[in-house]
Amino acid sequence: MTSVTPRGFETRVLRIPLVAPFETSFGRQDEREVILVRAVTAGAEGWGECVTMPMPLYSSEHTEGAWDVLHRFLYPALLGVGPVNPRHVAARVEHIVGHRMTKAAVELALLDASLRERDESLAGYLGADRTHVPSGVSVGIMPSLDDLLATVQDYLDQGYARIKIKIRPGWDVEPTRLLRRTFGDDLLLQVDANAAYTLSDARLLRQLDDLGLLLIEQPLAEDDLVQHATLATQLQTPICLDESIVSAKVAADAITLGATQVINVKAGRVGGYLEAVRIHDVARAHGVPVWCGGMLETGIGRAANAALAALPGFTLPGDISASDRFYAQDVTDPFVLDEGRIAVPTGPGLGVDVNPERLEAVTVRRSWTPAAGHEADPVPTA
Ligand code: NPQ
Ligand code: MG
Repeated sequence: MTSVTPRGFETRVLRIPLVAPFETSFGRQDEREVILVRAVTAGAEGWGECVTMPMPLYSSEHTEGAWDVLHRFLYPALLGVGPVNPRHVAARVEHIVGHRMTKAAVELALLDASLRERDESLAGYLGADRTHVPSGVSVGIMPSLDDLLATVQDYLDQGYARIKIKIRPGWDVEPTRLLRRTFGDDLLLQVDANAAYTLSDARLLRQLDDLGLLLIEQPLAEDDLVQHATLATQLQTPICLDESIVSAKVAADAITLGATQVINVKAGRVGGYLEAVRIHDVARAHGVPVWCGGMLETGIGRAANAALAALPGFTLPGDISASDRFYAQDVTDPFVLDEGRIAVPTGPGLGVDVNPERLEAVTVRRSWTPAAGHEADPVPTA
């Protein structure tokens, strides 16, 4: 990996409307607020996406916190310190506790810049061995069972390879059973609770056991590793941890404990794409299947997810949907379904380009942080 010398970082908060509200056990979103980071180096520029939400509901991070950590702690650790190898970004910011999504965004921006300088694709660099990845779709909690059926039918008509529905107490066994009865035993179906249950719900969760689910995602709280291991002994359906898996170390612990039989890999949640590959490696060594999760990414994060999901251990369809599942207008050209699959970008770095007009149209806040000694550099406007 070639080192790069960042001249500065541009930070943007974007707000992009969703095509439909997305409801989970922790709340309902009508738009995606997200941060993009642009690293400007001598020979290129690179993009990274910070997948935090405006409120700390999915995890402890949120937009304003990420903005603060980027400007006061991460950029100063990486600017004016000479060439930076993207592989060493994590170590350079290790003294900052947590803030993994924020760190992941900066690491990806520098990785993208470095790979573009070398004319190498992110997919190739990470170890992808496929040109396309099967595309699954995450279906929010719906106002009614009829809405759920119509929505799932529409996604199946579009060709999605796998359906995941969000569940919470009061919206769990009935909608899941209805989908199984309506669409038959061949439907690849799984559920995601986003930590909405406790171990005392084991009897209720056991009612999902005869519905042939691929997995149940994050039934219990983020720090409930031992309880997940206990629950696993009471369920036939494989447990797949999402929120709980914040590092390769925790992934190894969770596998050893028997807390997780499948792993949802999200680069933001674990501090970057390089740590995500390490989770893939540790899971693969244990024979644990992984799949790529999603955080309603723009085309930037979606491109990186497609690259990651093309690694050989990603044996289950991920939450990498077509861009139009969430957005009428993205900041890159949209990702589209090709027979239920997404094509892995092959160009240098992320292999996608940001459309400056569309970016400007959805930007609500912007800053430019130059390297020390480069304050007089012209401020890039792109
Ligand atoms: C999950 N994502 O797997 C998440 C969580 C999630 C695609 O199901 C705005 C921004 C709303 C990010 C809702 C999917 C969100 C979000 C849910 C992420 O648990
Ligand atoms: Mg999840």
